[in-house]
Amino acid sequence: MNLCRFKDKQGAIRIGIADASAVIDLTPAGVTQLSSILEDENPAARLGKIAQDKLPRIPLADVHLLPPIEQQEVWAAGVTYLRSKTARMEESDFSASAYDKVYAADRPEIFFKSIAEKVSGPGAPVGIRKDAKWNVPEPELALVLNSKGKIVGYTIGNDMSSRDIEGENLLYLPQAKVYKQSCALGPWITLGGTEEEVRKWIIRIAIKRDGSVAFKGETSINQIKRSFSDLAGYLFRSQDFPHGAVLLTGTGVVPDDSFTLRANDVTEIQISGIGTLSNTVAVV
Ligand code: DO4
Ligand code: MG
Repeated sequence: MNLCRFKDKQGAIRIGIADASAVIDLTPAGVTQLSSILEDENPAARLGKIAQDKLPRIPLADVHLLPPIEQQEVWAAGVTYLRSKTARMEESDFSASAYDKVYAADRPEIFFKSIAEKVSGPGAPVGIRKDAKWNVPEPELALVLNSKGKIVGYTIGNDMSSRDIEGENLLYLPQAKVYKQSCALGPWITLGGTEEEVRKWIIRIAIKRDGSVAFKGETSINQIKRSFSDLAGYLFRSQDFPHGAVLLTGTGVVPDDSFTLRANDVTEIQISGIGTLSNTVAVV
């Protein structure tokens, strides 16, 4: 079941259940916040019960999907796939051993990515920095965690990154990763799903340029080296998240070193169990 935030034709922000063709508006059932579902003991069961009521069904074409996040902080894990480790060791002699070590270490790399209000939703622009020369999208499975640290759902994340800035010096990582429109989430939160089920999903990216595909790639979620509970457990160590949190789980698809994004490219990230997140690239 897919939980979404959307704007209706009058511009009101609402919560809904999305399927391939429509959104069921949950406002008449008293659901006005994602958090009221995500904090429930059993979000999917609660929604299942609500969905039996007679609720308005709005065609998907008539709604504007918003990022499926309210007040949660967005964090990201890195170097969780072998492909990510290799790519980063190639991009930087200077920092190669750090990537090598963190891939093997017990403690994962976890970094702060975004506050909720800065996240781009479906169809919104994603940014490439104007002071960077080598920019890529990072297609990632995102864990949606409630305030107790429980994984209650999944969404698609794009951890936009400037590889030249990151490669120059590891201490520049926050500038390579955190800037205007550097994080996209959506199109909705797919509730439930055990880790075993989710590990069967495939993540794909296609980057469209002038009507053609400039890059495409895919990997299996099962290539993530660490368990979801391990990643979530580290995030919640010595931290409180009263509104819950979203944790990107790292990228396993990295374009060749000759590839960099350009303005107006369209990034289409698909995760087989969730849907597709599309964004257009803008220079920021
Ligand atoms: O340390 C670099 C960032 C790694 C990352 O974002 C990833 O592997 O997805
Ligand atoms: Mg990443």
